[in-house]
Amino acid sequence: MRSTIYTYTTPKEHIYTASEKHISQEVGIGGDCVEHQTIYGKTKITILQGDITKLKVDAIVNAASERLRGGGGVDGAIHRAGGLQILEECKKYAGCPTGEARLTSAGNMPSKYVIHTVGPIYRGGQNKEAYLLESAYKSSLKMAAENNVRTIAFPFISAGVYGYPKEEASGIAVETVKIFIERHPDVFDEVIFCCFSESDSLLFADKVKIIFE
Ligand code: AR6
Repeated sequence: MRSTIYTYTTPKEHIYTASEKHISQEVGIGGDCVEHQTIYGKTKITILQGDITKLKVDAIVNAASERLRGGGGVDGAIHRAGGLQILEECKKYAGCPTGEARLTSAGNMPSKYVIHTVGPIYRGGQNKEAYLLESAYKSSLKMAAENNVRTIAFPFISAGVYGYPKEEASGIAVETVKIFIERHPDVFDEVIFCCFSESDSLLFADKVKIIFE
């Protein structure tokens, strides 16, 4: 039994607002839905299952590579949906070291910005992976705050091609966001963890329940 808390049908081409509660089996890839929400101080924490490129938030985060030239996974989806403008803006940077973040516009997507960050490639866990993953989230949050971003959506950084074990990676993601919000309680209206699969969104919902509630 799913723990989805909101069930609203949306039209096919519907564009989501940050705080909207929605579900549709027709929209996106395998249906988009809010898996879980909680309020922490002034910030709403949302676990969403769906396609990050469709979110109407101030900034979506990209799980990029150091070259910042697009790729597969969520990076490919963002460049496809955003169009060539994003690649052109990425070219202005000399790449992005692992753990850091760079800002571009969102091109044709409904969000305003893309924050490109680079998570670590998982090589067994003894190569500063945890530190670098935390740093990718921190750098993205800092970049967002510096650009007056009030609503931000993260994909599951490093948990795809880069092979980071999901249990640990989701814990680092949620913990790092919590620490940032504690230190900067007025910055964000909403932080979204946007997962592609139902199992990932359930994992994040569990982590949020443990870490935030
Ligand atoms: N919306 C939300 N999440 C998505 C989407 C989407 N449209 N598409 C995929 N995901 P990955 P990484 C999820 O591999 O592990 C690229 O080639 C996906 O299910 O995209 O950090 C880059 O260029 C997974 O849970 O990122 C780098 O070379 C999550 O996004 C490399 O992959 C992250 O998977 C980065 O690898």
